[in-house]
Order: sequence, then C-alpha cells, then structure tokens
Amino acid sequence: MNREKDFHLIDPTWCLGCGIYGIFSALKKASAQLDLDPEQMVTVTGIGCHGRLNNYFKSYGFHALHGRTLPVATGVKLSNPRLQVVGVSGDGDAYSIGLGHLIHSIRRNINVTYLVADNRLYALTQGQTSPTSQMGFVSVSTPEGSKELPLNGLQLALASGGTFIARGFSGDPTQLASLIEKAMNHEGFALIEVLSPCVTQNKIITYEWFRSNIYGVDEDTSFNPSDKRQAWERLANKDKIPVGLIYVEKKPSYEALVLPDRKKPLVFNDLEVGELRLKKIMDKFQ
Ligand SMILES: Cc1ncc(C[n+]2csc(CCOP(=O)(O)OP(=O)(O)O)c2C)c(N)n1
Ligand code: SF4
Repeated sequence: MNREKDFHLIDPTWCLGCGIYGIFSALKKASAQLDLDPEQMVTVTGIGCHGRLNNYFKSYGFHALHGRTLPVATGVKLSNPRLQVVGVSGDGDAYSIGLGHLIHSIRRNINVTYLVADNRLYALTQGQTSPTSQMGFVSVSTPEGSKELPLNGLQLALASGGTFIARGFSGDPTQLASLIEKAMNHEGFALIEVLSPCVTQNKIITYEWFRSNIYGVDEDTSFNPSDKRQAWERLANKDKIPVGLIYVEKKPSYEALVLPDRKKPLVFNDLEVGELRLKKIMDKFQ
C-alpha cells in the first residue's frame, strides 16, 4: 500500500516548478518507506519559502522564527526522544542567521534530521544575496555583484565534527528520499543540503545548471563515506559538486548521553506540582 498520501495534508502553493516540491515529495516518500505515522513526526521549519513545508506536510509541526529551526528542534527531541524530528531551513535560515545553532547542533550530535534547501538566495524576501550566492551575484542587496566568497556549509559541518553529511538534489526526489531515510535512521545529527532551484528568482542557478555541475559520489567505487580525508577533498573541489552520502560516522547522540533512560521522556513526567511544592515555589517569589 502506498502510504505517501498519509503525509500529504494539502496541496502546496509554492511557485510551479519550485525545488521545494522535490523535497516535499522525498520527505513523504522516506516517511512512508520507514512506515512512520504522522503523529510520530515533528517537522520544524524556519521563516522563508521552505518554511511553508509544514503547512502542507502532515505531522506535528512548529514554524519557528527565522534562524531558530534548530533550537526548537533540539527542544522537541529532548522533551520526547521517541519522536522523529525533521528540521527544514533555507540556506539563509541555516547558514546565515542560524549558523551558530547549526555548528552547536552538529558538535552535540543531537538526533535530528536537518534539510537545508539551498536555492542560493533569500527567496521569500525577493531574491537578496545569501551566504551560498556565488561571487558576482547581482541582486537588490548586491547591485554591483556580490564580493563575498560563498559559504561551504558541508565542509564547515565536517570540520565541526558532523556524523552524517549528505547532499541531495530536488530534481532527483527518489535519491533524496533514500538519503532522508538513511538520515532518519542515523543516530545523531544528520545534515542534508538539498540543491533546490528557485525558479522565480534565480535565473542563473537553475535545474539545468545543477544537472551540469553535479556528480554522484557513488559513481566512484573507491569512494568511502567513512573516510574523512576523501570527504574533505570532495567537498573542497570547486569545479564539480558532489551529491550523495559524503560522510558518515558512528558516535553517541546527545540525548543518549543526557537522557540515558530514554523510556522516560520529559514529556511523560508527572506535571502535578502538589500543594506543598507549589507553596515552596510561590514562597520564593515573595
Ligand atoms: C529575525 C528576522 N530577520 C529577518 C527576517 C526577514 N526574512 C524572512 S525570510 C528571510 C530569508 C529567507 O531566505 P532563506 O532562509 O534562504 O529561505 P527561502 O525563502 O529561500 O526558502 C529573511 C531575511 C525575519 N523574518 N526575521
Ligand atoms: S519564490 Fe522561489 S523558492 Fe519561493 S516558492 Fe517561488 S520558486 Fe520556490
């Protein structure tokens, strides 16, 4: 039985052809393949076009402030580690205003799957230059062309101790779904950057551009995703963009260390305060 429709709440209204449709479709596919139920999942999004995903995806959801996807996702996971928590951000949300949270989530290895929709600009606010825009990119915020080097988010993740680092392409939702499945099964923080064209505002970085600039890391049989040096070299190469599972490593997740007894998530604690305890608390405020 095809269970993908169980995760389809309503039809999305992103611009026709937007890359985020591919992410939406891959997330439904992966969730169905893992036989999850919508009530076992929480999707946390930031502000941006990508942020509308949890209006359309059927699960619990939290539409966080811009750049605050990961603090909310961390809170949800620590309150109830039984939930499958998926964060969804744009490149602005993840790599600009939210960058500090990303590095600390990576080094903690909190068990969250994080999808970063990289359309190489700020789409919702009308196409300004983002941290992943290429040098020379002309937009309302850089009318003379960007003078900044683009950020290499996955290389930064590897240097920060990332345990699952992957890149997908929204033009290939089947491959993306298989990466999301692996990410959800990974014990720890799983980062998937998804190359995801904004068809309305980015007339340079298009589906065709991505197709002619990407290659699959698994095309080379000597590539080993447990080898950090190989991963680093692939990510450092500026000529061709690697896609697939780039690095994976086993390490205990943050909640396995701070909540070793995962049978008793915080959320199931007895919230009854009791009269005596309530009095003690109230006395403190007097
Ligand atoms: C604290 C804060 N600063 C700025 C904004 C304005 N803002 C809304 S979305 C956005 C950027 C969106 O770009 P991105 O995160 O890449 O998502 P996309 O729209 O491309 O999916 C900005 C700067 C905001 N909502 N809140
Ligand atoms: S503006 Fe761009 S990113 Fe936003 S919905 Fe339209 S195509 Fe997608």
